[in-house]
Amino acid sequence: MSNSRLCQAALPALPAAIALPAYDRAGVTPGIVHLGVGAFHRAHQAVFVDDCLNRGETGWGIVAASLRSPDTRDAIGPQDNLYTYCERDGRDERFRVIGSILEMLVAPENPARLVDRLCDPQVRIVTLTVTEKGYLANLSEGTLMRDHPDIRHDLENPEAPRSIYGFLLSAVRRRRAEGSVPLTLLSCDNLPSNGQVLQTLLVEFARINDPDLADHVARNVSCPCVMVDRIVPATTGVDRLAVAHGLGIMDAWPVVAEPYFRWVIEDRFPHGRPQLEASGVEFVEDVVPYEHMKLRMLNGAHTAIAAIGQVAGLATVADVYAQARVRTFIDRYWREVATTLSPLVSGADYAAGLRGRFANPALRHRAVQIASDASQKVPQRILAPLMELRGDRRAHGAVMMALALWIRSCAARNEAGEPIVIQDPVFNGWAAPDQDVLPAEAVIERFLSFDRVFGGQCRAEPEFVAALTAAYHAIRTKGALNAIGMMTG
Ligand code: CS2
Repeated sequence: MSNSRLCQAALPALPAAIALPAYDRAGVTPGIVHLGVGAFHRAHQAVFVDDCLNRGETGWGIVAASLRSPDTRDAIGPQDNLYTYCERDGRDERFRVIGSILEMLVAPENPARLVDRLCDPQVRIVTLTVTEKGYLANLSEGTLMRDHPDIRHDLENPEAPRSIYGFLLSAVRRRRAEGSVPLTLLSCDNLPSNGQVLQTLLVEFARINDPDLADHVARNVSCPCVMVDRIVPATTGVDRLAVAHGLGIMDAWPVVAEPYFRWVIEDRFPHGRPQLEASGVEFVEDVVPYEHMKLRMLNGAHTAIAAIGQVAGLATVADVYAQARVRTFIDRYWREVATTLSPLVSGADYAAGLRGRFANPALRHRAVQIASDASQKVPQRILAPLMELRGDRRAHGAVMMALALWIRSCAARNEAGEPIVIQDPVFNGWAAPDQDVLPAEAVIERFLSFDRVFGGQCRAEPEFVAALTAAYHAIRTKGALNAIGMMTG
């Protein structure tokens, strides 16, 4: 392995097994701006756009912006924005160099440049992966956090935005004035009805200072809903070494993912889109059945598994899922949740695939990563199906247990007495780190009073409170694995 670094000039000397961009990158023009350039974007949307470029659709290059940290730009900028996509199924690994990102921006360094790129008349689509908390929303109500400092800042400083709303609205305003076609906005985050949520919140933001522009967004800015599915753990130092070994040169920030993917999109692109269907991307009229299936089955189980890992001191999804009691519990969880899904999708088939995906030992998907920002995830992943199941008087013991597991995972220490790392800024201050000195009833009461997560509804239902308290009490007295084992056994 040499010390040299991945870059355009290094491509011809890479081993023949490494797949490379088959197109002339200099001839590609930008058609997409992406906001939130994390590992997920680079292992999902950017790969399928790279396929389109390989097929000769040269008008869809990506300008990728980070809204916060310069880390990704600092890593792949010096590599001519090239990086390695590494696919692992547990037996083999395959490497491919992705060339679809033409330019990397760090929004806080130069907000005006990002607005300029968004206003490029060649650009027609903005994709977003800014995570749940990037929407600055009260998700249970679908309203903007109007008191959030970034929202307040963007209302007062429209020329130097910070939030997605500030950037998008500046671009919408200028594009309208310049006579460019309106952008199509594609939220690729794990939120139910993500496109609709984005449009509603953008309209709410616009309406505060510019009702006319708010009407323009509501009428002319298409925001298709999207379901995205691919497991992409954070890249580790060991991954970097494996990639360097495969390439023979260094890549400062490769991405690692499973082979499985799904991308289902509502086909509402009035101003054009790349022909992603040639890569297996599905275009449908209504994405809701697919997003419910994915959010409730995969993401709900992920959040439960992450909580078990945090509480029982098991590091990765595969470590937790290797426990027979967990597999039985998660099967029960899937059976319960599958009854809430549309007949257009098969929860049982999807669960069958998930069993293999969660067991993939090569991914090392860490519980602490999935547990981060859990207060922003639990409402759509666990609470929504739970409330539906209760309303319909259908079995929901495993889903209730998952909620109790999350609550236990917000304590200061795990079952071995080691500190639990909680990365959940919205929830800090509410979480009860001192759970072990409080009676179970008091812990549950404290959690249920957090309306941003629970919406005020649950604490008004004595049966709900009693069932949650019992599940939580079982975890605290018996331990997480025993509590779930006794449920199923
Ligand atoms: C995970 C997701 O971190 C998390 O919350 O549940 O990132 C999950 O891996 C993806 O949604 C899979 O598509």
